[in-house]
Amino acid sequence: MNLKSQITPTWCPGCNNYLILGALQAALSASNIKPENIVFCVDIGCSGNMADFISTYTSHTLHGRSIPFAMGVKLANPKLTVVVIGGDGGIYGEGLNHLIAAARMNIDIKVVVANNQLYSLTTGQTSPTTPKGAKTKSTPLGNLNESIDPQKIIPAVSSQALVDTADSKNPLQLNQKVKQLMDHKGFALLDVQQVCVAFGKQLIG
Ligand SMILES: Cc1ncc(C[n+]2csc(CCOP(=O)(O)OP(=O)(O)O)c2C)c(N)n1
Ligand code: SF4
Ligand SMILES: [Mg+2]
Repeated sequence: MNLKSQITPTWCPGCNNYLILGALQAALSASNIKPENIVFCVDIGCSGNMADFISTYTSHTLHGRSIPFAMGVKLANPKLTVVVIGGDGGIYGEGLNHLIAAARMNIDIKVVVANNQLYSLTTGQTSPTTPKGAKTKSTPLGNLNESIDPQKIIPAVSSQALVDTADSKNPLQLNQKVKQLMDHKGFALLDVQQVCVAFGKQLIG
């Protein structure tokens, strides 16, 4: 099974989204799940462009609304494997209430967050995971806010959900963690650390 579409990605050279896309395609290709039983519900952003590059059923939803869309798909047809892909802005910002609701209800959807600590498609403004003090296009004097940590939020609202983190620059680890995500029964979130090479080099510690 090959989950590559015929459309060539348009991300910046060196963008970590290439690695996240490759890990998702490889893990699902190696699984026993038939492509026609997989639905990707994709958010808006640079990461959201993945909707075009995967050859299963995909839906390019609204910013922050990919999770409720995915919940609807899963409730309508529980046999489907439903995967959400979104950025830190969409999933932890505009869509945070939906993330918490899905985790609390333990809806069996798999959420992959491409966490580059920025609103990248809109050219590098601060997001909910931007570190405090970091300089970005919208915070030239430094971010005043604390950053959100999904590893603390999800366990606070759910005892059953799986929440894990991975480094996009470690393909072997990323592959294994995507597989674990797919194997989990119930709500699962994988926060993938990513560097936006166009707007986020200053965030690298
Ligand atoms: C409802 C809504 N609000 C705002 C926007 C504008 N917008 C498009 S992409 C984006 C930021 C995306 O950041 P993130 O979700 O982190 O994805 P990334 O581009 O970093 O992968 C924003 C604010 C929009 N398209 N829709
Ligand atoms: S702006 Fe950043 S996240 Fe978007 S494609 Fe370029 S490197 Fe990737
Ligand atoms: Mg982002």
